[in-house]
Amino acid sequence: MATAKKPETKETAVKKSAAAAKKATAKPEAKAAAKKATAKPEAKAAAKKATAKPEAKTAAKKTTAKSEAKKAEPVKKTAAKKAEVAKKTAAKKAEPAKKTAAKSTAKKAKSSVPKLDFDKELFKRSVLYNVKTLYRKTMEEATDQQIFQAVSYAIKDQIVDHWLKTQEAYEKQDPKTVYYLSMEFLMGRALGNSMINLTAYNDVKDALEELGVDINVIEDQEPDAALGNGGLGRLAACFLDSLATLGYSAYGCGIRYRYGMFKQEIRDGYQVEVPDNWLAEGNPFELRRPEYTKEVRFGGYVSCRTDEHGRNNYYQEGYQAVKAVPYDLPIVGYGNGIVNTLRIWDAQPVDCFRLDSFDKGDYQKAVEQENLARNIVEVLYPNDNHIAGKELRLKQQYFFVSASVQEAVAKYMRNHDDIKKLYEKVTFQLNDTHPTVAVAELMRILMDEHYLTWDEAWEVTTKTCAYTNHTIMSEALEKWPIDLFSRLLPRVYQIIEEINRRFEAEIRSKYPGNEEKVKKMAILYDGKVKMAHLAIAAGYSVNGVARLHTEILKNQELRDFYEMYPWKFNNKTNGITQRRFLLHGNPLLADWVTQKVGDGWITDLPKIAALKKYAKNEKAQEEFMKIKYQNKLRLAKYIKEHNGIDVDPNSIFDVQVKRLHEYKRQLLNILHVMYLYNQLKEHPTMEFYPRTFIFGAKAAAGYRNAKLTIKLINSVADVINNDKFINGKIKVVFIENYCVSNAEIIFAAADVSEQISTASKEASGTGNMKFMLNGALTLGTMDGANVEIVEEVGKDNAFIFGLSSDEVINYENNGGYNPMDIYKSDADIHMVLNQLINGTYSPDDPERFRHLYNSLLNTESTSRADTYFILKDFKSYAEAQKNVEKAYRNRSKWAQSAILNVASSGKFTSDRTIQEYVDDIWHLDKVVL
Ligand code: NBG
Repeated sequence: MATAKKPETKETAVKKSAAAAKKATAKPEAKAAAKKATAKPEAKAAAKKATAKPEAKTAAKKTTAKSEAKKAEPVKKTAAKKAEVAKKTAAKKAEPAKKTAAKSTAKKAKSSVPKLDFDKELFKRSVLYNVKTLYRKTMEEATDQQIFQAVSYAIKDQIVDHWLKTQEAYEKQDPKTVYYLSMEFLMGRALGNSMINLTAYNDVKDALEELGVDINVIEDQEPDAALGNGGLGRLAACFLDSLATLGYSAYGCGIRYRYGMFKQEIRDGYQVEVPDNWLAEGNPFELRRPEYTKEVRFGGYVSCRTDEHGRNNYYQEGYQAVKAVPYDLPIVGYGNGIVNTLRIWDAQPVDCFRLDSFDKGDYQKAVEQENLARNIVEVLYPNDNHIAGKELRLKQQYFFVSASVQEAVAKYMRNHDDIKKLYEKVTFQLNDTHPTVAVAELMRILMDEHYLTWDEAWEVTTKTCAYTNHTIMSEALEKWPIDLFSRLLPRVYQIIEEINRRFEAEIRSKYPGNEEKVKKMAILYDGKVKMAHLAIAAGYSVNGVARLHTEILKNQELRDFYEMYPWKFNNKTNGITQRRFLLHGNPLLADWVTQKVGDGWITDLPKIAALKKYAKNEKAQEEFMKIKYQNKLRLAKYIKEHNGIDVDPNSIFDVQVKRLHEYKRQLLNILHVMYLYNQLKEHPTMEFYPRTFIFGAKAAAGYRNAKLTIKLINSVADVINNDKFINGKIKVVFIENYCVSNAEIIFAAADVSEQISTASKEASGTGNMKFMLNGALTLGTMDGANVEIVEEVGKDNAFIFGLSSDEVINYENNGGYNPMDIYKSDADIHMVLNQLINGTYSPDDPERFRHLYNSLLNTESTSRADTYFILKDFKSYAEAQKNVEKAYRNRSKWAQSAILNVASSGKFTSDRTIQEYVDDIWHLDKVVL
């Protein structure tokens, strides 16, 4: 428990501050060296001596004396600061659910997970020193943000030592490396996660407490690294965590967007997008690596020259270039000392912009190059499962892919001499089609820069690249107009033309006379470059992300490709890291699990199955429910602070948090809330268990129906939350700015996990797994990974409803569903839909929700009314919701199911997923330190 600063502690801290200040030299360059030196025993002794030195004491006294000079400005701040810390600490005490529990987890005598050394005193000195040298301040004067920076640099110091050792081990052992190429890495905050994985969370917490600082306040200073939209980007982040924890050599390769995912503000019920300037205060964890700068070329033309050996060599000329400068972020493995790297590329102009030396033509070119560099990494496209098709997006893709592939090849060639064996040491995983241009870029590098023949280059490429498909949504499948593509990437396009020519020949030889097949499967067709086809033709592996999804790929979406290359297809059901989503996000539950079954689950989640024997134990059930209650209090407090809404922690917390998309059917959820409200108004005395419906979702800025759904949710919330008549039985809350950091709080507090996508549309879902791990019961369709969740936990411990994927696909292919029939025949649905257009929730503008109404009943706005079968599934959803209520009334039974959910979540760790990628696709070598 955090405590306010005690006078003795403070004095010690001040002394140490002086000592550290004394010891370390004043020069910034010397800082790191000085701190490293302190790690050695001799240096530690020296540091102690320094503390005892008279000058240091004087310095300390001076500070103390200054503090006592009550009129001085800093003192006021000190007092204010102390009061603030005390206040925050008191508040924390009153609201006990925050991150306290991991403590006993770590202190357990019989721990089966490793613990790294952590020098608490060194860390404290390092923090004080950083506050001083970075800000010329004392702890008392520093702001929370400044202390966050100081703490982060101190943690980074510790990480860097492990980072160096890991690199050394990699150099020596020369393991095969996976390069995970991804437009998105939704990392969230780094500090908390790094402390957890350094197994130092509690040491740091104690150290900070001794410095008078509350660790939670400090963690809250860090902006999320929101370099991703949703599940796809978060999956990449979980994978990096698992790769490091399992001891595999891996690079995440992406873009250092200057603006990450927009911040969402809700104004008057509408989403407003606010730029996310996440680098405004600087990023203490990143390391700029200008020595690995690469040049990336756009545009121009290709010329061919024959060399003295009679070989045709191709050159891109008249191009524009940008410099790709990498920034490295450390990815700390759990307790094993491994630190991998997330390498994100920044863009810079090739030539410094020198006015004097340019004639008019060059001036123009210089400005263009400067602009290209500035624009290219400016912003993450805020689309999920949808492709914008913008030229800049293609530039982004080629930019980071080219730089990453160039560096991977260069790194390989630093220690090997045979480029033809690249695939023995390097593999590229293409995270969706976004980085597929890697295939052609690798061909280009192998042929144009390493002089391999086509066949040699093709053999290397097809043994090096593998592709993951993350969606069957057609609007997300990337197809680039050929004119745009060939203008921007002339040489790469030439190579793709040749790949296509050979691929078509292969299809023709396999299916003679079947020109339909050729058309359907070609990479270049109808003026488009089809990236998925390119990825499959050139990749050695194609995987889906849940069993059902992979089956749909094989039998529907990619059937022709599966027929041609059955051996390439495989399934890798997604997973999540339990270290962020339980150990860090839900310390109370983490601690409880550890008390019951030991801490092996932290690195071996299936061990959590041992909890099953407690599911029927009444005492355990009560303990579980109390923890859930504490977590609900924590979320209630967050909601009060952020939304100003009071919610009842005794009500059922029914949660749907994920990107806003029609296929995810937030609309079904809110229509059902409207229906329940109608019921309550009509039958005021009916049995009803109080329920809090919690939503959190960002909508792509240009996605009209998604944004309108947010407005609808907020409008319904306004009406229902303020209706005294229903006595608070229903509350509706839309949590602003859903992101990784508040997600951790939300999952921990959920009773019900809404996973209600139209069957067949959600490739996997990963939120479903995070809820399960935190003991929420799934209310969902048989879609994505829900299928496997239910398989693990049993149908009795989930609420399943709705059409099956086969039924959906059947309606889609053969018709036979008319939502108007349901509208006409079902009075409840009729009423709810009419309320969309009669002003019940928009008295100032009854037409406001007309588009939503139309999307369900008219073909005006979509090709087929109710594309996502909302009305079709409505009754069965309402029925399942009734069952939820019934089940919740039996507290003991509910607790049993919730515990069984936690206990059955073992399969859904990303450690398992990564091990499967390693065994079946990447074949990496395990590294030991
Ligand atoms: C998303 C799917 C999710 C899936 C994640 C991670 C895209 C293109 N796809 O269902 O919609 O869980 O990928 O695989 O963002």
